[in-house]
Amino acid sequence: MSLLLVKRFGLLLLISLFMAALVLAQPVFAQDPPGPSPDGFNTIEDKAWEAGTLGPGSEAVVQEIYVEDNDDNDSLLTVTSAIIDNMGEATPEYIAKVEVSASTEVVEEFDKKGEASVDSFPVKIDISSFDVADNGSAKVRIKVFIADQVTSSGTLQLQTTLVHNEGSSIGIRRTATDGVAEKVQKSSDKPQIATFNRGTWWVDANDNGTWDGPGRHGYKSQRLRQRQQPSGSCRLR
Ligand SMILES: [Ca+2]
Ligand SMILES: [Ca+2]
Ligand SMILES: [Ca+2]
Repeated sequence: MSLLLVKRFGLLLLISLFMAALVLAQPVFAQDPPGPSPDGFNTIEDKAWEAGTLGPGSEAVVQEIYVEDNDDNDSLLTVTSAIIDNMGEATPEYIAKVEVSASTEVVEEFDKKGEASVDSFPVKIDISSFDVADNGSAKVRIKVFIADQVTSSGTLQLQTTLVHNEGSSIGIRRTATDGVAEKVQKSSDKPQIATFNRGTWWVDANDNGTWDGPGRHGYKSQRLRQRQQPSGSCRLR
């Protein structure tokens, strides 16, 4: 056998081995890909809740989140805490309290699960009695209570992390960011449209910051000076 033939035979052998390896490898590639991780809520979705503008002393739900379990195990899920951060620029001093409530397929009414006062963001809220059945779902609502005095406006866009267990998996975290931010309005933004003094009603007819009273030619400016007090009331100059 010539050297050329030996080389050709060797090359053919190599190609055959490579093809055989490819064929043998096929069953591995053909296997089903691994499914999604069964750990925790398999779906978490922010519902873009829109509460509009929040004035001093008001309270409102600002975020709703939908969570769902969907996997092959049959484990119960238990939410143990919520960690709430603010992506907006409203400072924590103007948020008095944050409250978490939830409804499930078992208990459809929203039920309070925990609350915390806000000293800084993020704020951690311990959650109690919040179980979601295997392959069940729940809605979670975050309500904020605005402080009575707000001296600078800002936006509130919550980012909520639900810390939960599923079977033997502990401390799983899923996060949802509020799709629609809310505005926190400062106290002096609240317009006062009229005040009663000297037996008559006064209004700021020309919007110049002073109360106008009735005169011979209709309402006249500069009769009563508006002075904002901390409570929002007015008094005579
Ligand atoms: Ca799961
Ligand atoms: Ca919102
Ligand atoms: Ca499951």
